[in-house]
Amino acid sequence: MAGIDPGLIAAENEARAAALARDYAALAEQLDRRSIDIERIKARLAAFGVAVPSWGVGTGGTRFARFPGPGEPRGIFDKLDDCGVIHQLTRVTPTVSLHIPWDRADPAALKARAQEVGLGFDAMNSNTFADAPGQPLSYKFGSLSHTDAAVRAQAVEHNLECIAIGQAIGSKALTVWIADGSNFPGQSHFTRAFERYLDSMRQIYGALPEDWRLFSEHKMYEPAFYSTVVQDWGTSYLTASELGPRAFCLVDLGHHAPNVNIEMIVARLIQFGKLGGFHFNDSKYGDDDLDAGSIDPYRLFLVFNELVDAEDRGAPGFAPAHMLDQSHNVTDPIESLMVSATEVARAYAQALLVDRAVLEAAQEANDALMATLTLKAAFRTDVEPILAQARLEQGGAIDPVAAFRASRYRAAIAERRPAVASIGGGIV
Ligand SMILES: [Mn+2]
Repeated sequence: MAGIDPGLIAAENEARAAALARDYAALAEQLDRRSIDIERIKARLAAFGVAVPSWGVGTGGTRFARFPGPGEPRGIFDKLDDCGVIHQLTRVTPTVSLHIPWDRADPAALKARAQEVGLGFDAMNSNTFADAPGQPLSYKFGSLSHTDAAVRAQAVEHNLECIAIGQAIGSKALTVWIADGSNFPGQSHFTRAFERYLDSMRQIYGALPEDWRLFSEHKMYEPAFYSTVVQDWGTSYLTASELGPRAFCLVDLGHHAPNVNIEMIVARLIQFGKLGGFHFNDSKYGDDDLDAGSIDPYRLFLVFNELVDAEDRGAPGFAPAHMLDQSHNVTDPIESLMVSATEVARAYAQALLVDRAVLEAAQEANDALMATLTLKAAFRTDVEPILAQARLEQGGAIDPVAAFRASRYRAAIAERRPAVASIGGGIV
């Protein structure tokens, strides 16, 4: 049987239930003094979800090396099993985001296995940044913006296949990230390359089902180190605007220049109805793809502060998709994804605690100190008891990592899954 024995989760929770009850009551009392109803926060948290990327459950790597761990998933069905465990213990990752061609399989079988492990499917991800085995034309010099129309047509066709697979399994969105760009000044004509990209994207957008959304993901650099065709949120916004009302911008937290004010970009995209969703991760230097909230949890909170602000005032068309997009090089990927999903939910819970009336009054009065203290008061609050109580009530684990380790799931799958040389591990 896939997954973790519910009896083990119950026993693990039993050992922690009394302490949690006391912590939850203490937090409820503290929030009550701040006129915040803890049950209301918990209810909003229970409705929150973040998708797990199928590629995240395998060990990632750098361009130097990859150091796989025991029990690496051998394919998409093993990945779905691992993603199911993440949701079983955290109850905050109800969907998985697939990557084609790595996860190509019979749609009916995909749906059946996902259902078995309690998961649905989030946005589909196309891949035209690597050559798939047997592919007639190479993406070495680009895909959707390639100078050769035949390469562009092949890349468009691949995206249409992703939509078709997604339709068969109940996905409602396609995320497009291209690696197209140049490594030398003069190598590529900026304007013509972007025109070709837009033309290809129009063909993909034209094939988008009525109830689907198209996300364009920007990235400043890498693998192209001089120029990238979709390099920043401005170009992503232009793309979404050119394409039409079902095209949106996807913000990967690692895809900006260092120290860029990402929460402000988020606010701008919300204001103009073009925020499609997120790839959550954290970074210290570049596109490090570290675990969400591991380096700068305050920044993650400030992003969610904008999201809750938009949610509370009912910003038109506001429905961002939440996904993790990380590379786990030195940790157990399942543990990292559980912790990261929890960190994203934590930032949401903290942002829900912001006293927006006080914040707005401080802003109107130009009281900079009170404004920033209002945010800090929410960020400083230890919301772990709300997160743990929400998990407990939904059948998850009070302490997901402890329960996972106690289950010995990793050791069990290591026996069942012989080591393989390589799986698709690219991270975008
Ligand atoms: Mn990404």
